[in-house]
Amino acid sequence: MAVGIPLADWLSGCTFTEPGTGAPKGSVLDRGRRQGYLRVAVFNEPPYTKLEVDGTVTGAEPDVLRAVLQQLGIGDIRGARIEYDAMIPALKSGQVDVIAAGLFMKQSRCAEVAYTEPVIVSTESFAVPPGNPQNITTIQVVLDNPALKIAVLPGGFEEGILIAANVPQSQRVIVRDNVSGVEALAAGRVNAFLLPTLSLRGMAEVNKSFEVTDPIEDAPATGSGAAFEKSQTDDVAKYNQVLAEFKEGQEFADIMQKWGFDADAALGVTAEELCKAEG
Ligand code: 6CS
Repeated sequence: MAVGIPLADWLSGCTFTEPGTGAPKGSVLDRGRRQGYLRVAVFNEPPYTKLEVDGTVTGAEPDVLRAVLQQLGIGDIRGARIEYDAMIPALKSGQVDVIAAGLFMKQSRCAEVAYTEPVIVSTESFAVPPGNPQNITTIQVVLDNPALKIAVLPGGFEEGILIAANVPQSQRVIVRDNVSGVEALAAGRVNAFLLPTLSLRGMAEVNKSFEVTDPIEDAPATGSGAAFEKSQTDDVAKYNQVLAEFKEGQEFADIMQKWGFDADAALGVTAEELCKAEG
């Protein structure tokens, strides 16, 4: 039983499920209006997502999700911290109602969920030792030097970048979370940690053991928006209608500026285009 959720809500949401999944049947927006909130998967990786100590969920993606859902009659969102590689299974099993985590669009993910139009288009960088002694600036540099070991999160977009570039498993080191990545770097277990540029820059503000490279030129653009269960196409269309107007307004610009993103980067880019990313 879903602990912490009123039985009536739990039963109302899980009376029937979508074929092949454990996700509650019926409109996710109607479910959100009934229960007054939606359960959202996040990782807690500022500036994309952040879980405050009191449990409040924030960050660029959840803040946009909350604002758009409020215009659709859903008062709030409740965060659930989930690993990136477990987010889609959690959505399909009904553990969460939506993903708003900066789960970057790529072919395999777009085949499994219903993404909204993008909110964020961002970049990837390497965390490297001060002075970047191995001059790790591109994926090609990693390919050209088999001795280089790169830390990545399990099932993350960055692991997919290395796999798509044919970087051998011997050069890919899986770390559980962002702190483990920079710890592996500081301990010399890896030569670099591959993660979104703004996530690394945020960590570098308080951790001086590493530097952050400029955005990696031969890494694909990283675009993300909220992701709903695959069958929720009607609700995603309704969400996109509100989102399109919201992205033109001041509140969206303020949210993006607060978290350090370029509000214009996502304008004119479509989920269809971002879903062409390999992996
Ligand atoms: O989409 C992903 O898998 C990646 N997204 C973010 C925001 N951080 C790392 C993760 O691998």
